[in-house]
Amino acid sequence: APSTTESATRRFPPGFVWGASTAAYQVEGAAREDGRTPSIWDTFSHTPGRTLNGDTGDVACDHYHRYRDDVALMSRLGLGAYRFSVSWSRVQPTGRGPAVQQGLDFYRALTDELLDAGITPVLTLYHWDLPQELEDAGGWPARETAYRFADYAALVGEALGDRVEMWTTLNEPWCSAFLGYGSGVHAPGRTDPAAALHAAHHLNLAHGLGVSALRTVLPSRAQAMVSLNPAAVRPRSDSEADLDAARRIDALANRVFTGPMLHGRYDEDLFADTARITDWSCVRDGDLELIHQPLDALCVNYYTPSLVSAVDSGDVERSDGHGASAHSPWPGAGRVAFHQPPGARTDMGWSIDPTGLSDLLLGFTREVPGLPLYITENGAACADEPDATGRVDDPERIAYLHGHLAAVHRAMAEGADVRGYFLWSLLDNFEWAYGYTKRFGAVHVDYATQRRTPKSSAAWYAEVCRTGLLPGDPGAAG
Ligand code: PNW
Repeated sequence: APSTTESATRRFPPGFVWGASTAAYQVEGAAREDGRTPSIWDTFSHTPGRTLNGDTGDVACDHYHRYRDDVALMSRLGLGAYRFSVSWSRVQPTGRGPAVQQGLDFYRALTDELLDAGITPVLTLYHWDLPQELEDAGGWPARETAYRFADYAALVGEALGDRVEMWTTLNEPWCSAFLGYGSGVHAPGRTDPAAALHAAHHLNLAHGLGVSALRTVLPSRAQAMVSLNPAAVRPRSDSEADLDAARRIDALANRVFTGPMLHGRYDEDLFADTARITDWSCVRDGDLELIHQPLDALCVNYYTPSLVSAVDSGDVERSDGHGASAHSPWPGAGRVAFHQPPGARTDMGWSIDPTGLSDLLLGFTREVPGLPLYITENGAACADEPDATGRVDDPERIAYLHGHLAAVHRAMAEGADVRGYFLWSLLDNFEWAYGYTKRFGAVHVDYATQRRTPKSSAAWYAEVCRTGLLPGDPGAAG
């Protein structure tokens, strides 16, 4: 039975931002309208064998045409903020040069609609959909792409800086670099360890140049941030071998980004671990200063912890394909096994453990005292379908959200300066390589009709947003 303190209602501070997130390619559809050109995700999803069932984002949630209804839905859910991303090739089709006005007009109309509804827009510049033309010119392993990103950031900043105050540069550069160019399970589907490491550096550079570009075009009240997916790494034992495996994953999941972005350095152990793959000559004089820009907050996306050990016989690779095997997303990590801790998992097969989130928030607070933090993604995939009466009941999602919000509250009580929380996701949507088979939404989408049905978690979350209170019992808000 839970203790009294565990079952007590928790209060979040006034002004705490309650939101939900989506990303352009996962919800917009309208892939070939109004001048939009293919991104690497269009190319990848249209390549046979890359996504489950050959699913693509061609139509997705048709949000491009339904954004007014979707904002009305957000309004009914009482969201204080909405995090979305801009499709680069919708506003700058070749990845260079002038903007397409229709593309910018869509985001102007969306943000106007949000502001009219009293919902704060939170804009992500890059959620994985690189214009294909830039990939053809070398993609993220090419240094030039970072400069193209800075120009794109300035272009969007100029167009929307009068109405958007919260900006993030990149979403989860780890996925872009290591799933895109290392394991190849994400676009552009390359499997080249050196390319993946060079991509990581150029994503860092893009972030730094992008923040600088935003600062020159945005009003001073605007906030510039980045969303990372830091790994909450746990060694399976305290043996020297397992501790070292955890150190290597921490270097490649976390410090390769937080080192330059937060401290202006790459750690020597990262260079040493990867020395056989690259000499890191892609890091030029002055790059670390360019990357190390003051940030208004750090944004954390969290789903599940990473339990690792040094490989010995009998170990199993992680079922999600992220083990350090054939085409590894961990170049230079050597032999590391990822384990499924016992206990409940989501429909992704990801184990449920909110302590990973509180550990990350407190870890960043120790690393950079006073650093404001947001959780820009957290949520669960569940196999949700409407019942005979049309209701979608998702008690597992409510329990997941409850547990993780309790962990956020605990971290705040211990000193973490957390300013807001964004549920992933507002809507069921295109879940990348899993296509439409995984449902993360608080709102169910019937893709045949585009009908939206708020799940029971939506009503539960609406009550948390409205009151700023997390009920003691996961089943009951308010
Ligand atoms: C994040 N991994 O993706 C993304 O930011 C979202 O677009 C996505 O829908 C959400 O989480 C749920 O997956 C990730 O395999 C995808 O380590 C894969 C991994 C991590 C994050």
